[in-house]
Amino acid sequence: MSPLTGHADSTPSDRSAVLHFPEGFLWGAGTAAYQVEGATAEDGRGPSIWDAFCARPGAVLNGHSGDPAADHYHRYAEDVDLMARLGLRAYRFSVSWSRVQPDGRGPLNPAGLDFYARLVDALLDRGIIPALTLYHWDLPQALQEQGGWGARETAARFADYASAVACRLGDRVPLWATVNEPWCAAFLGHAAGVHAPGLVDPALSLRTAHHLMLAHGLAAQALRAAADSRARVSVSLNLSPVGAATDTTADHEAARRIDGLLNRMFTNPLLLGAYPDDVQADTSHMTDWSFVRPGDEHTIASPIDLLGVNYYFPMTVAEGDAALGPSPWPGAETVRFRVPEERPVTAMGWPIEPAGLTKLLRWLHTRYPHIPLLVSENGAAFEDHVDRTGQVQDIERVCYLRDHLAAVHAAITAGVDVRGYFVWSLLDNFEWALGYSKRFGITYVDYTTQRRLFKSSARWYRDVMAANAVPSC
Ligand code: IFM
Repeated sequence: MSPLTGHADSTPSDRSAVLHFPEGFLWGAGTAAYQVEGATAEDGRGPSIWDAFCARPGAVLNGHSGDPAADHYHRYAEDVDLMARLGLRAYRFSVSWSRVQPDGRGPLNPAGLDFYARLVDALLDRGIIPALTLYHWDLPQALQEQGGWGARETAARFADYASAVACRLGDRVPLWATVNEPWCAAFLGHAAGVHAPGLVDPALSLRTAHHLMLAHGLAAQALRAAADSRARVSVSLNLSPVGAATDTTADHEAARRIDGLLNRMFTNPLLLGAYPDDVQADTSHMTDWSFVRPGDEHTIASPIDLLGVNYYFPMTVAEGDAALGPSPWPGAETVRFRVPEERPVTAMGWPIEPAGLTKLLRWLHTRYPHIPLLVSENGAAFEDHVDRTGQVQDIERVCYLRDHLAAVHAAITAGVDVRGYFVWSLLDNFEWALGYSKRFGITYVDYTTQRRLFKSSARWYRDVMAANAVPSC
């Protein structure tokens, strides 16, 4: 059984110690194109599946959409100033595919590429490392109309797009990620139907997951060919330790299935060159996996330099008796997710469990010892508000970040090669199906005026980055 399927042990760090990070540790913060840019119909950008999904009545809370989000498309220079004031070493952002190639194939949109070139140059001028993600869920709608990620062809189109972006920016961007969180794109989008493109088809979701992974492998090869030889290539996965709610065989079996679909289904082909047998067996009643063609797993395992780890919470699962509706877990639809009663939760209802991050990093290191890790997302939504003194005193977020950084530190101390940490998120932004109702930023965004305001967590994080250390508290 995977050591990830067990209870996450609570090991709160000694808060009286200053935690020093290795020299050169990469401190950053992230955003994603559709969540912050706005300007969805400007300068030749084509529609993406998220524009189409947001237009569907009832799909997104309050009918919100990615317009205007944080208006980053127009305010990027101001935002780079904010980053410089924070002392950010790196900024993780994503490129909107339909902004640079409106139909997802064929002609490029020079104005779209110019935007990212301006952003990259502004970052470099301020000494901030651009960390570019090629795909954070916003497939060009034109490709969706030709089968989307269910079509194998889309993976080839993605490699062309990767090549085009690398031809323009490959001399200046040192850190690349191909795909962000393929689990979400595949299963929330094609099995549960709660993310774009809003489909409920479990068999399709598995094919989609494979095509996203194939797209990653092809894009990794395209980046090697087109970008500077010093460019580092990665992919970001949302991963979690999965524990059984009780010691019953049924709950342990549920944990194995969820661990397979969430973690090993992505890490195994990437780092071991093969999909896990148990995941294929668990889903064999819905697909024969013939979408995996000879050579595909080899392509997916194309060498990468870093694995991006997006961690928010561990999962505790129990077997149930029937599916409760569309599920993002093909072949494990009856599994129930529990939040242990004593655990505090974020505004998303996600349990706060920093020890889960240490556990996850250690598991990755044990199972795939040669790949350096980067925490490419970690953070939390809380009910932030501007108080009477004009401040956002998000002490819960400060504690969340402190404890999760301590968890990263514990993993490093245990010998895990973790190269950096990116807070999610630099700015409050569009939280997908939850619209603007959840704030993950360390910078508050007033969506009426677009005014930015550092929260207490931003000032705390600035001091951490400056000291390369987490202070005692
Ligand atoms: O906002 C998202 C991000 O786009 C992907 N990872 C999780 C974040 C919080 O839900």
